[in-house]
Amino acid sequence: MSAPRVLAIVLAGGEGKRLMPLTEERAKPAVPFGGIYRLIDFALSNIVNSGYLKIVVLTQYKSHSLDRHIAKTWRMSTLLGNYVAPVPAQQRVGKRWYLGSADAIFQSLNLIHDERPDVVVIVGADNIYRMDFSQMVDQHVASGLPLTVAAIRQPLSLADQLGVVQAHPTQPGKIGAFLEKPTDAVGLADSPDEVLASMGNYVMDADALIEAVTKDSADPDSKHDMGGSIVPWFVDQQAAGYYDFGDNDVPGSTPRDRAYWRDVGTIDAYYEANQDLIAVTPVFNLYNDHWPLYAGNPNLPPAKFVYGNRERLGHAMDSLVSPGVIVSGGEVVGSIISPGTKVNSWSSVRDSVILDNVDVGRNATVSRAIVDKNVRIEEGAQVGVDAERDRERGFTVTESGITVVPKGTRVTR
Ligand code: ADQ
Repeated sequence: MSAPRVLAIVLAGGEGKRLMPLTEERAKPAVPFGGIYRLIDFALSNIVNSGYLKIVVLTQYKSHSLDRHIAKTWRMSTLLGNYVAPVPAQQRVGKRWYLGSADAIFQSLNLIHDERPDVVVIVGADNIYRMDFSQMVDQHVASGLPLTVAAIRQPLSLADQLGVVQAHPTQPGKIGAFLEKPTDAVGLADSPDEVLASMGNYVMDADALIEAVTKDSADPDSKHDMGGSIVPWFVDQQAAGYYDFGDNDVPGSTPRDRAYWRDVGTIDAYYEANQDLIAVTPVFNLYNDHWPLYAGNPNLPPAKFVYGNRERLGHAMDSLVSPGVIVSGGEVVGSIISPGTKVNSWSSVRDSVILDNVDVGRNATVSRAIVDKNVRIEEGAQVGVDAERDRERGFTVTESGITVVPKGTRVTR
């Protein structure tokens, strides 16, 4: 069996409402993560490392910073016909934006006709994980089924935010039923607190995909998205298989971080996935050079830690500190600090995610907070210390007590 021709489509048009205010001014896939990455870098790194180098990224909402990031970071040599191409909503079939992810593919069918792939790998842009898609493609081709859905066990409590896969009762590897975001999901027989969830990644025969999204476009009652319409249609009308992500074996994975996957749909999930990077033996290991995770090179000098006015040595513990950061007489603990941020004397940043070019003033305190780009925290100001005060100032405070300071805010005492 010769290797199939593969086109990868990254769905990057989601609005990410539940990640507000981080998605106030940027598309969800462009949200910074882990110091130097954007969410979309994980999907793109996985596709490229899987050996698939023809990639289109379907963008839509607030796509400016996403387009710029893709153009800067993911530009490939066209010599070999490889590309990562952002494709904005083209309105080829009418003057409207995409109605959902299936409509995005329908409106971009010309890309599939141009490339003539055998198989299309369709990948969401907002999840943190490491995955070798070629293993899923191999299973897909061997199964002879038109659609394969990547699946992972997730807590039952998250079922209403995910697509739930029910294995076929008698045919191994086949999906018996698929429910998009059910509110009444039942746990697995061998693990009642878990469901088998769709990861939002699909492998499809190109002709089956073309047929399905074309049919879907003509259905006025459809939600026009992959999970809500296309997958259930295949399960009911044709056949679909699932690929167990637990079987995925990425080079260099540790037993601890193998098959790690997080949907960072909410602020709390985003915060926790960032924290997952910090532990001594993290559940998600960024340092696996067998499966590199690519990020933009900010061309900044190394991070530096200095005495501020010879009073106190700036230091960081249990933290990830990016290039261009200066910790001058302040302390950083349990945090992720993005490029260009400055932490000044006697200030304290704890259990927080600080994005680019933030200035933490002298004697300021930041605790259990996400601080967006270009925020200036003035001398002695506090963030994440008094939830009421933070809310009064217009900051988001989640139920679990994470404060989010929006981009460009000036935080006063
Ligand atoms: P959701 O992420 O809630 O669930 P959706 O909002 O359709 O589904 O987003 C899926 C992907 O498509 C995201 O990467 C998003 O950015 C992108 N997208 C959304 N609308 C788009 C549009 N109009 N144009 C282009 N791209 C668009 C999905 C599945 C579930 C599964 C979870 C896993 O539907 O079954 O469990 O992903 O995270």
